[in-house]
Amino acid sequence: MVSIVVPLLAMTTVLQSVASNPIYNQHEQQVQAQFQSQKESLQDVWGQAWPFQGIESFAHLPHSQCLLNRSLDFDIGVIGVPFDTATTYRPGARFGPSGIRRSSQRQSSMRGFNFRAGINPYENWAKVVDCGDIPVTPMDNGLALKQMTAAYENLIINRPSTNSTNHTLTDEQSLAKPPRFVSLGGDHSILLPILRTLHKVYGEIQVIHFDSHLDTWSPSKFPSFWSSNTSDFNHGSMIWLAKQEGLIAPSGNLHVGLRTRIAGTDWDDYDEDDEVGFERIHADDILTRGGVQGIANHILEIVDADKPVYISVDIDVLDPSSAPGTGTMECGGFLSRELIYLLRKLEDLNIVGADVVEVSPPYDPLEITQLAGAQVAYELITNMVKKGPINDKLFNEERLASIETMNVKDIAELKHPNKGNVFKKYQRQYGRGGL
Ligand SMILES: [Mn+2]
Repeated sequence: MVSIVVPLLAMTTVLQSVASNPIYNQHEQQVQAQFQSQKESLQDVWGQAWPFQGIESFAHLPHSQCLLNRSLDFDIGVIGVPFDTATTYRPGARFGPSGIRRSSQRQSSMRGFNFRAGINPYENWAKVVDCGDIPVTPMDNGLALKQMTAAYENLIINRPSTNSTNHTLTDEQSLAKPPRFVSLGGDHSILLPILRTLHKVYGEIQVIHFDSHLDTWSPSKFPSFWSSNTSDFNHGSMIWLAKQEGLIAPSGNLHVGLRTRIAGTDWDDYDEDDEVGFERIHADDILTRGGVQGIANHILEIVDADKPVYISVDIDVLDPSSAPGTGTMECGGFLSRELIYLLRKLEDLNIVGADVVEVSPPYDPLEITQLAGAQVAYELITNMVKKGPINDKLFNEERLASIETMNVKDIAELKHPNKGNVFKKYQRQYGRGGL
């Protein structure tokens, strides 16, 4: 008992002596004044947080479910696509968006100046927001493709960016200057619904594809007697499918960082890749073509800087030492430093959309891969902001005005006839967590 009482008495004495200390009193008065002052807003008092605090939106950006919030306008949206059931080896990229968001927490508008680019992309002309995730099913890839296509249409088409207020078109025509998205995958198959939507807005798209793999394989290349239309859609064939759908430009496309083994005993995979219309830069080219700057120069020779470009970054373009958390690792890839350097060199291109995909946190408890993913997203956003608002010449206004997106009625027809009622019943009873 004595041993407890004595320290308590001692502590009381210490507190009394602190309270009577004039410096302490002065500090306390300052704190009180902060709360009482008319000048200080709640934002001033409580608006700052340390990187490890708060809800984990990407880079602490303002966040909203953009699919639900149609009135929200913005210039660049970060959108999660937690879909990984079109993988051919290790799944897990459905946790990519949440992992990347977590590892983006040391990014913020306050500490966001990109020293390589000379701008802070979060404190510039563009309104950048975190749009949440597309709620895509893990049960049915055919339905998932429809959901993702409908979601991107609803996100991009008929939604003006903030910059449209300066546009010469009337309000009714303010379809112009659609917002741009940096998508967080998800497996690489999400590229197909993205290109479908961008093609409607911009026409044929040049694709710069950072990947250790081709992803231009026709579905017939996969080692199974059994197939269906749904199984044709996977993370190794989506660029081949995009070509069949006429979404990709006839030239100006290239793979960067290739090093996968190819099928059979000859160059058939590469011949097929030629038909899809891609140039190939291998990971080894960094050793023989003038280093990373030589590769950057080569990319810029191939891509037409006046036409729309999409940048797709499969995180497996990095060496497994830089990105172990991915589905199909290949030895001998770039360091993250080299990938960042290459992305920085693409800032003069007309980037109409971008992604970082195949980040699979379950295989990387040290979070190295998702950290690289967050940095890639930051560099892609930086590029879009540094280049400025979308050039009007990149899209045809008549074409834009004629685009019809999937409306709510079309989407409702995708629903199972009985499912809606059952879901609503459970939702009423248990809320969203009921199912
Ligand atoms: Mn890929």
